[in-house]
Amino acid sequence: MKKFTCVDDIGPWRDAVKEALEIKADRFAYGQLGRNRTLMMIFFNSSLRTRLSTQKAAMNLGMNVIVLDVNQGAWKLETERGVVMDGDKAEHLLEAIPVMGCYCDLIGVRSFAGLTDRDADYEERVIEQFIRYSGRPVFSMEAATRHPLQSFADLITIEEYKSKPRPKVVLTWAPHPKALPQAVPNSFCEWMNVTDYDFVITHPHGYELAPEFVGQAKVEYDQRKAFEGADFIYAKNWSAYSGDNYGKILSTDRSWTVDAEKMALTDNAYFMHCLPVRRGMIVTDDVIESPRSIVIPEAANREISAQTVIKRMLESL
Ligand code: AN0
Ligand code: CP
Repeated sequence: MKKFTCVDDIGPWRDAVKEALEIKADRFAYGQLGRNRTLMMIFFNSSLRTRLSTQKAAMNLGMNVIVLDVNQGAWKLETERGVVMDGDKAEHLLEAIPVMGCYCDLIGVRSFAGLTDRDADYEERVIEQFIRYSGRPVFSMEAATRHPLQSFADLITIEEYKSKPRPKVVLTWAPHPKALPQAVPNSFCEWMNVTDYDFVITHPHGYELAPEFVGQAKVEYDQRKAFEGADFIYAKNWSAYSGDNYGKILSTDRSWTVDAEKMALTDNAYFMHCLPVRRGMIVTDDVIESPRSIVIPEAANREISAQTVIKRMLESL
């Protein structure tokens, strides 16, 4: 595997989940594979889970790990070509990327959407430049439009917890005080759409996701109707995608918060969220603390999805 940015890069999803569950059963079985190999993790944005789980996954494979927080201690990076660099940015990404590539064997990148220029975000300019200019295999640790390590962990989690072959999985928008990217819901849709699950998306009018991510999924604007008979509720906030509203907050309507009364409409569904989550906005305390909340095992599977991807990349070096 030379890159991992979207669902297509993982190949047949059942094989990927099988491999992930084998790794989970014996996570130190390939402890020599990454010997004398170095992973560089580059963060343009904050992280708790991705940072820790990806580093742990690489260590399970015997790798050395270098972590760079671009905004803390590195030179400020210019990302656009053709600008006169007379401002506060001391270095261009076009030098920084190949230099970083010199010091490692694999690169993980986190670079969120800016949420101002939709075309720039959806062209994935930052991670695409890493793929082009680093000379190394590159994986996404959440880019502008997708968060594939999260979605892969979500898929593994659903496969572990499902009690019917084709569970009903519902992605629900929920309110949040800050504008968030569409990366997590886009990616979740993309991964759910390759399965044979009954997949439903629910959100207020105006929060339609990009058609290429929605695909054949059912969109139901009535959240309660969407929840009926669900086996998994996957909550997430995102900002608007459509037209002039790109990156904007159109609603903070707390009638969309996932609470116990709404969960009662489901078929005793499990509650999922990628975390970090704002209690009282996205979900109530009682739902996230309930025995049907699987947010912690879901986060634990981030180590497994990362290890599966890094293992495949090491195998193809
Ligand atoms: C980020 C997002 O919504 O994309 C990261 C989630 C994994 N969330 C926040 O910034 C709160
Ligand atoms: N879910 C997730 O990616 O969390 P972090 O932003 O903390 O890495």
